[in-house]
Amino acid sequence: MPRKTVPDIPIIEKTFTELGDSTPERVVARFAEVRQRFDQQVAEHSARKDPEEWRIFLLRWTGRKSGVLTQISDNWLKAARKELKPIVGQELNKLKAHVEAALEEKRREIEAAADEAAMARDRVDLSLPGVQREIGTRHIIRQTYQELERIFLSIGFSVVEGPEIETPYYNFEALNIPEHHPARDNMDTFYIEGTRGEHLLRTHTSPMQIRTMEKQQPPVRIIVPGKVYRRDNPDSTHGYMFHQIEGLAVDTDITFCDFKGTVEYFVREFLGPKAKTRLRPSYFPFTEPSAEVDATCHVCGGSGCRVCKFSGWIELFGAGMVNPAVYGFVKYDAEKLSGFAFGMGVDRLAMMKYGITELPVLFQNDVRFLRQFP
Ligand code: 2NL
Repeated sequence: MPRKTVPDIPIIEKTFTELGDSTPERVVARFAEVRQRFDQQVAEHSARKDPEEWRIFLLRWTGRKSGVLTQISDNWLKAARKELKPIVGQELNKLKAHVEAALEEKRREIEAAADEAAMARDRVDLSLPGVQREIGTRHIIRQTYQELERIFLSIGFSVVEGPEIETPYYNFEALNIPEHHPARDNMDTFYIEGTRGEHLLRTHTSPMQIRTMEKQQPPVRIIVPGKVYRRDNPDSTHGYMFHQIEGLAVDTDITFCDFKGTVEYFVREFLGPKAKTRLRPSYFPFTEPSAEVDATCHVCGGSGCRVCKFSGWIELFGAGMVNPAVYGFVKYDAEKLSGFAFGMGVDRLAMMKYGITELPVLFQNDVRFLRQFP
């Protein structure tokens, strides 16, 4: 019984008996007719390129239930007389192969066209103006850090960083500050809860210098930037955190002259070639002798003004020759080695250099303040 009709190829609705075809030549000719229709329709589709029509076309030819190939199989092959069956089978296989190959090629063409269209759609037009993003500037503390690092890198120091949570050993003992030493009083501060006093926020970046000396033999020339924490009553010039940069140089032949020369070079680089340096005796448990480094006032040049409280001098940072006791903790030979160290408050240096009178503005991130330091 003939299947549902495919209107444009009426011959496939009939069997060969009904068509009156009884020779192999006639069979071959019938298949040629179908193939010609197919080729013609594929060509028409290539011209139109409508995806929905293409889908219907595919279904009409290869649909399982009532596609042309299925109909031929039913009406021509299954219903063929026994002696015609081999040639019908052969021709049907050839037709199937032809249809499949043509459809595959067409599928590739469609896909490539879709890819090309997508690429054309997504193409970036480099001639369009870019997105203007307002980028900020480096914070004045970061700028100051970079200036300090530039100066020390230029004379052979390397930058080392380390953890903000430390042990009392690295923060105090190894720096010659034993328990109950009065130097702990203004530092002994942020211990981490639940660690039974075994961890605290570092009060200076010196612990990282101890760790470096433990790992590395002299010569050592390092600076250690980072945040440090000390108990303090916050006001317009104090906070519980400040930014520090410490330096350390240790070798077999470092003298007080090297210390003084390095300090003077630094001050001139940081404040300008006219700045003079003065060392005042001081005390730190980890240096001996110790000094406060002053520079001629950058505002009045040393003649005296409100900024330097009419002394002509401004205190910059603390420093000194490394106390030999420290070498004992890192297993350095105190008989053969010597060196100097210093510790600077970066916030203080920035405030002084840029005339900032209030500490809190450094951390409030008010753009009206930040924009003053582009
Ligand atoms: C200050 C003074 C200073 C040091 C820090 C130091 C580190 C080692 C050995 C010896 Cl491992 N000294 N650091 C030395 C002198 C002064 O800091 O007022 N900082 C804010």
